[in-house]
Amino acid sequence: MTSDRTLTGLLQERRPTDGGQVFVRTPEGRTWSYDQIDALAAQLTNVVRAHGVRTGDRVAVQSPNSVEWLALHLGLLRAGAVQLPLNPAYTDAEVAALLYDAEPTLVVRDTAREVLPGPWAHLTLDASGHGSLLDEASAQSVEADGAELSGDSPAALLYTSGTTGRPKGALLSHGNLWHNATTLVAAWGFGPDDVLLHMLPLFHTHGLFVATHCVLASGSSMVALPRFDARAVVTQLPSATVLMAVPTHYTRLLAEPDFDRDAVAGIRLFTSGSAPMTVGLHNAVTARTGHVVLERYGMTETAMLTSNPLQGQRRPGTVGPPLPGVDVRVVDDEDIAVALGEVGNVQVQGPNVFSGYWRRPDLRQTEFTAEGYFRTGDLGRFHPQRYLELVGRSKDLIISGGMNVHPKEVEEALDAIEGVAESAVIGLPDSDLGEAVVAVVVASDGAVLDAETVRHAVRDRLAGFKVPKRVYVVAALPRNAMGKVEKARIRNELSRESR
Ligand code: MLC
Ligand code: AMP
Repeated sequence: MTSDRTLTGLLQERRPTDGGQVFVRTPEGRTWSYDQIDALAAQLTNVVRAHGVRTGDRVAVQSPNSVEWLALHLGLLRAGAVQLPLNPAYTDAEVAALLYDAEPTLVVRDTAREVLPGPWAHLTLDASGHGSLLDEASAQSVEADGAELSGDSPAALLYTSGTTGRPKGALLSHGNLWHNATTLVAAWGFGPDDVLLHMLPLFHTHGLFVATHCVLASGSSMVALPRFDARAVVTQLPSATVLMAVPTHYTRLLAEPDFDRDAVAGIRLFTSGSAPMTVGLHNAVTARTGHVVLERYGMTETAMLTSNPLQGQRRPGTVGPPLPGVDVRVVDDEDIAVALGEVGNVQVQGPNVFSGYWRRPDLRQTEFTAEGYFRTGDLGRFHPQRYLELVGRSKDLIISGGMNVHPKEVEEALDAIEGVAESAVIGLPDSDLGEAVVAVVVASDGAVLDAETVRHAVRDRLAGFKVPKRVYVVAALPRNAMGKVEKARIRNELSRESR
């Protein structure tokens, strides 16, 4: 990795020559130019430095989407800090566990949230851009020197729960994000005239490193919605050229009668990712809008890996060929490449791939091969021209509306409820969310359980999107001769029941 491949360097280089150009507009018509956002970012760099943040220190941010959050993102990059974005849906207990692992110097949370006790400084930022962070920024200079950084400098720490239920932090470097941003801008043809309609959560790879960085690294603009709302998206579509979404967003847009050819007349590109998009959904969007959605594939640990082409054939049911510079292979359980068309484990390598999990060198041995390929946990096969089809996952993961839910984490929360002896959590097909979290629980001796009480109890422990949509109380979990719970059998039985 060459030392000049920093995200901060890239964004500086790609900044529009006219600093008065609009960077972001809200649906209410408020705008911030590149100059304005940079000035606020510099003030925020100065605030976080005043709170002791130095190059390489972690800063956790748990705040709803806002323009100020975007400025904070830039301010933290300039300070050389490692950002730890957190889903606002996380409970205090979920956040505390991550903070103790990440040991941030500063925690920025919504004004309404409690101050979590710990050795970190605490500032506030809410959805309307208010809080102590902004109060302090207004007293700061609009100039701030950038930290000395290289491509290897860490830029972000994103937690993904492991198969053990214990979260692990994927550490992404400036070089990883440099590669991702430059590759996507080129592959998807981003230019200064583009206007991205942004409605994705900023705490994920998709909203931050794909959507936001494509705008910043092409000197274009965005219309920023605070959250996804199908009506608001349809209203704003005529002023946009690109929409990035997860499949659930498209399902919900199709329920809007005005999501039609007129509404999308100015759109040049629809993308989808983070979860599988069925061929049926692809076709429904094409029938309604005349556009073939460009589906791509990525992960928190790797940023974007493959993409259907901007020019050339987009094949629904595939995630396209590997992006330039990204090495994707499909192998058997001995890590030997399988023949074209055969299903195997998807492994990846490249300048976009993270170097490892935060303070978990042990995982380097298990999650990477001896040659340095990262094991994605996805199963796939290559079609001619190296179009990749994802056929399933070897990892026990549910993707609900583009949000990852690790069954083990939900099972641990269920098992901790009084009266629950054991549980099994699975994903079942869902017309809105793609997959829905479903739990099967067994009552302890003498305990009486009902589904609603269980859902209610688990809600105090877990973010809402992880709470099972349905809970079944059963006499016993099916097990095989080895005593292992047979999730496939539960899945089959419940799928049959719901048909
Ligand atoms: C919200 N809820 C969900 C949910 N999101 N339940 C299951 N799955 C989800 N994804 C629940 C809430 O807990 C709440 O429950 C109820 O739905 C209403 O909450 P909401 O906040 O109003 O929900 P809504 O706005 O409808 O959110 C749905 C959604 C959102 C699909 C718009 O989940 C979303 O923006 N998803 C995109 C996620 C994303 O960007 N993923 C990228 C990951 S990066 P109750 O019971 O309290 O009513 C990645 C790499 C890559 O994967 O390749 O991109
Ligand atoms: P995350 O850990 O949230 O980054 O989720 C990454 C996972 O999302 C990948 O390992 C895939 O399982 C899944 N994913 C991302 N994009 C797609 C896609 N286009 N089709 C199917 N699965 C996808």
